[in-house]
Amino acid sequence: MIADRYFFSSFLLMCGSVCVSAADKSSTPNVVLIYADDIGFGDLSCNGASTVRTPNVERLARGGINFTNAHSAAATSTPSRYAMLTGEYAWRRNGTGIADGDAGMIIRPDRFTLADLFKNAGYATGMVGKWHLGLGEKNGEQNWNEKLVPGIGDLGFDYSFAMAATGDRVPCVFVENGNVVNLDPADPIEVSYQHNFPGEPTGRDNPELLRMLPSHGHDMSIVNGISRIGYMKGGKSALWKDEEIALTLVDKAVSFMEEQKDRPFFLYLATQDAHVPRVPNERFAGKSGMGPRGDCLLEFDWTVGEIMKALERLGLDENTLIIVSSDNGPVVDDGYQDQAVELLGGHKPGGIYRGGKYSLYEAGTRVPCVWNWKNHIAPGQVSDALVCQIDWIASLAALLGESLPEKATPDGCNQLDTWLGKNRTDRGNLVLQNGANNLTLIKDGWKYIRPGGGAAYIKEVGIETGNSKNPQLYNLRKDPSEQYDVASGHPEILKEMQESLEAIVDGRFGLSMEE
Ligand code: NG6
Ligand code: CA
Repeated sequence: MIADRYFFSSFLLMCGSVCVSAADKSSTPNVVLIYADDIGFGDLSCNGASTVRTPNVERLARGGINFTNAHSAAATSTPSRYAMLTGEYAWRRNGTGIADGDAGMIIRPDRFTLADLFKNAGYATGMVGKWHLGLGEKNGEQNWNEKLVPGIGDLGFDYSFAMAATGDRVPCVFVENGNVVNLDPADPIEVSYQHNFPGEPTGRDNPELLRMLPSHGHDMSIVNGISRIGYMKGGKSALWKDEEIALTLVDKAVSFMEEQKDRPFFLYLATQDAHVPRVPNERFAGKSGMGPRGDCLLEFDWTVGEIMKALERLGLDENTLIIVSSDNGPVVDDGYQDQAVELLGGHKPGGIYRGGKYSLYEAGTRVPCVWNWKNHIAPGQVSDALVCQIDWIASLAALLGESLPEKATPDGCNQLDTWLGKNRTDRGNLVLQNGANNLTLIKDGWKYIRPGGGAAYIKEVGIETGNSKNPQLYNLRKDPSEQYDVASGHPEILKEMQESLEAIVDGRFGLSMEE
């Protein structure tokens, strides 16, 4: 039965084999993956934003290929990153929902990751920025004053400089190669997601200490005048300054590239922009006219520009593949009163697409995605091929001519030619998940949303989730904004989509069922 399912599901996948053919070994570009947080399809000027301009991403898009139907694998961070780094749909695993700041490491060290791919190919590998996939052995049992083991270094990254979770979750410190940066041993860090520490103020009890008020949640420990999710104590000298995060990350990313310039490198630069709390550096504050959220979009674009400049300065711009994308769709009010709603004006963070972060509708996962590689990707391309970040391992393995271990990237497929703009072939099918772990299947231009629990609308964030007790069917080719549920008019397509989705959910694509 399992074998049958495996065969059936693989057949359904129709997206090519993950066994890669040997590529020219001389094609070993540096790869810099710049991964934004909560930046939506419509947030960038390469996708039509006009209130805010993002010229650096625009330059990359013009010089390479801009994907207009590219998806993160999920509509929130942790499962998206999990899928991107492992090539496995996160909904196959428990414990891959939005992680607390004291989550244990979610991807176990024996798993094959995107970083392992590059490491095996002889690359130097670095991770800088938002991690959000847990650190240390077990939830809540880390000692933040010692080296955190296992860590990012156990997943194929030679170097890491990470925010453990998100900007709005404690601990608000950077962790470099497993150790908290600038920690004073006389002022140890304590973290809890269960209880506050005696005598420590919170946003809930001490709003007078806040410089930005929460709109929902975010009322626990106060760091830099901003209350967060979770409680922490101590580590004063190690606390990050929110307005300097982007600068620090750029600095670490550029240093990594400088140090590794004589050998091929893979850099995963995961920005905090434009996640909450949105605290842009003074050089961007007030510059967008849209408040901190717009300013953070400018800061993100500046980050991209700094990386481009550094590559040029190091003489590496000819031989570097730059990828820019985002972990999930946009949200305007994500829990702080930062004027994002009031100053939004006519800006459409999700473009023409319905929903947003947390949603199964298109804006939840249809994210900006640009590939730029001078002399290898023809410039000026726009691709509407259906593609997903979950395929980066298999596709980049093909690029590097690396073969993959048997259990690697169980849900990924090699779409290298599509990513390089040589064709516009859609992924055979794609399963996406939202914040409630409900699923949708996209296939042949149709989108089926499986019935599931949870609110249809999250009023705090103003987003439709796609959750419904009834099956939904949309014709994405005719109706990309998902205005018309045509489930009742197309029972045969609905049935086929339902069967396909269940087959994919049941199949393991090469992973044994025990795992
Ligand atoms: C939610 C947070 C939101 C954000 C999100 C994770 C509240 C009320 N909301 O639970 O602010 O942190 O988690 O975002 O706490 S993500 O982009 O990292 O997935
Ligand atoms: Ca995110």
